[in-house]
Amino acid sequence: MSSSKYKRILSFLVLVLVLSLVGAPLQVGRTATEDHTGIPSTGIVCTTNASSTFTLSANSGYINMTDGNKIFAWSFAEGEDDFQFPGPVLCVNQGDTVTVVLHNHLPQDVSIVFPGQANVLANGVPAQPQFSGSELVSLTNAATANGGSITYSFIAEEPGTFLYQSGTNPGIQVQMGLFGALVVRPAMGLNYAYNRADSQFNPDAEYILMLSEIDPLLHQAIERGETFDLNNYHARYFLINGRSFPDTIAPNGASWLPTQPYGSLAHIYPQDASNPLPALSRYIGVGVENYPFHPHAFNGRVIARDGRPLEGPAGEDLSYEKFSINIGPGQTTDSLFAWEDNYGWQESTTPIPVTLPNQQNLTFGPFWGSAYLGTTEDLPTGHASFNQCGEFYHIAHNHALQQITGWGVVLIGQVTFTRIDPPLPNNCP
Ligand SMILES: [Cu+2]
Repeated sequence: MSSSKYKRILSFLVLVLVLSLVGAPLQVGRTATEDHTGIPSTGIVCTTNASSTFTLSANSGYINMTDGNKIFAWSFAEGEDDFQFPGPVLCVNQGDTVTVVLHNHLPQDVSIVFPGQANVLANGVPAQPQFSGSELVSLTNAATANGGSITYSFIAEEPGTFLYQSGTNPGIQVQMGLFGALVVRPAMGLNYAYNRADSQFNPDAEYILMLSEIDPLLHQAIERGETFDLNNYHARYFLINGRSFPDTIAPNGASWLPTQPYGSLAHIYPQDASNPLPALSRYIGVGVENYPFHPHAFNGRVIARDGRPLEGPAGEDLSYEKFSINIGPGQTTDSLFAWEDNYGWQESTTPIPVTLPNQQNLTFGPFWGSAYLGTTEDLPTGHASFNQCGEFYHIAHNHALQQITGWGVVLIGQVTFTRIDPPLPNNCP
């Protein structure tokens, strides 16, 4: 962002944060409980099991936007669990035979396509596009409306980040929320993104960012049983993992977001000898436009797209650093990132030799600690802080700035944060 835009947007951000936090205290770093007992407060939440057999039910429910709006949506839930948005993150191992049993409770036929997976079977025979006469009605075999079931299976031959989504009336159904992520772990090991030594990452710092959008009038029409003319499509909300900012930085399983279990706050440590491995971000574009995502602090290193590592015919590393990582519709992109304390500024040894500018311009809303990692300072009079232990926060956001809005409200769209804690041992909770 340019600094003038920053100033304008930051003043909104402070307001948005303060307003939203008054009613719902943020509990960054809290271990989430709810019905997701045991899940980490940040990072990827894998749904996994030994047989890689998953039951997904397609049903309807409501999700909350941070402007107070409640949106009717469709989504996949695990088994007959309560509605959740988006669908569960299915994690499997390369070579697994993956089985997905779909139960459809929605009033339209629903199917699932698995882009990037070959030889998908539907009820044991090759999955096929479905026609009514000469008209294509579904990209694959579907579970019939109001109670139908179908079983898909395939061998997860390639490791990587993939999407699964409805293949039936996808212009409506994917928009309504029928999508989720599929992560295939490589044979090389759980802490590699691909079968490449240079794709190793810190398994405690693995993140998924499903970028999607919502046209509330489309959702309202479907809720009322009306048709919706996609020529009138106009997205108003832009979400990360089904949430809008600042809920994006709330913990996984936050109690006030019962149908939106996945946060996207990255929580990392400086990269140094004690923490040599980078974090991994798995981006997935589920909207209809490009989302140029900017991780801030440092460039991301793009290592894969659409579940394929960026490498030449002889395995040459073709990864590249990117300031703003463009995530296209239906695309997945894997990016390694790290935060290095390059200057090691400390108050005692390397004081910043200038008068600090307006302190509120140095940080984001109430996440103010000090100019030095690991140090907290007295706050300007009248200011409160959510900073806990001298950690730093960097914004990470979609650089198409109209997509960091929510129905006109600035900074409730595709915005999240990276939290950098001081190196261990530290006093952080
Ligand atoms: Cu930016």
